[in-house]
Amino acid sequence: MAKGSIVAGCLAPHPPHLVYAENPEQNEPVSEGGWEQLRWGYERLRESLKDVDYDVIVILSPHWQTYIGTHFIGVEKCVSKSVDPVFPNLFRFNYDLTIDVELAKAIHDQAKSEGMSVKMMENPDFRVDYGTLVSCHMVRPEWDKPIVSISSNRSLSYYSVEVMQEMMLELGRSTAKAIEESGKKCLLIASNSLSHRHFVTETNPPEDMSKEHITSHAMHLWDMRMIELMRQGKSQQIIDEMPEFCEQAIAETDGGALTWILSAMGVPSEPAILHGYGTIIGTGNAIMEWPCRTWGDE
Ligand code: 2X7
Ligand code: FE2
Repeated sequence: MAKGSIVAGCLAPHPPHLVYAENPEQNEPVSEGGWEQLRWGYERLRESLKDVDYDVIVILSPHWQTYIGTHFIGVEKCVSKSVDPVFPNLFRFNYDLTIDVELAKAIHDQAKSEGMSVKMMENPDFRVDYGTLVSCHMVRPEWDKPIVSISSNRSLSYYSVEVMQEMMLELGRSTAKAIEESGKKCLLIASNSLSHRHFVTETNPPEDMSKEHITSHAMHLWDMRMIELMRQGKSQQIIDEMPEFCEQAIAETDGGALTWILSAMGVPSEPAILHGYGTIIGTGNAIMEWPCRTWGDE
């Protein structure tokens, strides 16, 4: 069997506003658009992946929060409605998706053998979190690929960014090893915003773009710094600066997704492609792609 591989890693933020603005048939609320800069960025990412052959999407979302270990959905069919608890006016999404339980279990088993606390989530009534749904929908709206859904262990809440990162670095290595042994071609998604300080009131209508901007200059500077590091292939520096970034920008990287994906890709020194940047209710969001399929073996 040929070795499995990561065809690309993506940073793919998940504010529900993006799905709301797209007006897909699965979502109940109807909008007049909005957040076009980011939605055009997702268009460019989809275009870049259009001819890429892959079997499965592997995604880690900060909105599936687990406090004892990292969990993996272990139920093959997930069909239900997801309502965003903070934005029920924007996101009431009917989903019907397939989980690659075999690959999920393989990553679980590999991480367990490395001493991590892990669990297969086997509740058939489990509601898939909106972060996973929004990022998957924006990257691949056809919903024709199975996914592996990984929870965000909130080790930062109990311990520190440093502990969170140690765990995500191991989870990334375990993910890469399990993928290689599976023989599958995988697209990896880190589902998170960058700076995450948001406004506490909503405009009317929510898609009024005359009110949309970053919450502060400091948040802007942090977002630009992180994007530049990604574009320059400085993954190790991102990991090194993560404690300050999480603390000062209240960054959603606190859920571990970005560290996990960087580790799974081998902490790359190859540059990431910026497909788009924009703010959503004041938070900073970048759509990035690491095109691993083009890097070769040497
Ligand atoms: O989950 C989110 C987010 N990360 C950023 C902005 C707005 C809503 O939801
Ligand atoms: Fe979020």
